[in-house]
Amino acid sequence: MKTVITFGTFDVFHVGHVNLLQRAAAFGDRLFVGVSTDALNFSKKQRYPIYNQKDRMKIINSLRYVNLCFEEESLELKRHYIEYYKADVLVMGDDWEGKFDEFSDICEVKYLLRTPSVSTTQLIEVISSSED
Ligand code: C2G
Repeated sequence: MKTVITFGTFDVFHVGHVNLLQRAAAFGDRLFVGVSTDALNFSKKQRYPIYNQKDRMKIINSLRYVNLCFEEESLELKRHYIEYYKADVLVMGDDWEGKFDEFSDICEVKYLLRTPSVSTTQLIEVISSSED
């Protein structure tokens, strides 16, 4: 049984997220997803996600590619999560290229191409400008 793990915020869920999760799942038999908490987002970006973590987890949990979803409470806990969930492969989008190579001693590390022309930040901008 090969376990794949990935991490993300998945705020304002969109097709770029689906593409990433679908391709990640194809690298193994089951996919575990660490969803970053609201507090972790606030500490990184000084703002909370649009969707709270309970709703973001509910969306991720409802996907057929995803077998388990857990809260990612700190960026520094990646090694712990990989070991705890006995992950064989860590998958991240290529915006993180090279950032997680240090974990190649305990699992395979793969970076996938991001889906072009879609992002949560851009969606927030489009929605907020259409409200003016
Ligand atoms: N993604 C993608 N294509 C897009 C947008 C996002 O492939 N157009 C991928 C990202 O590369 C990432 C995943 O979807 O692998 C989730 O994206 P974000 O929610 O932006 O995740 P992020 O806030 O970068 O993760 O430990 C990492 C943290 O949890 C933060």
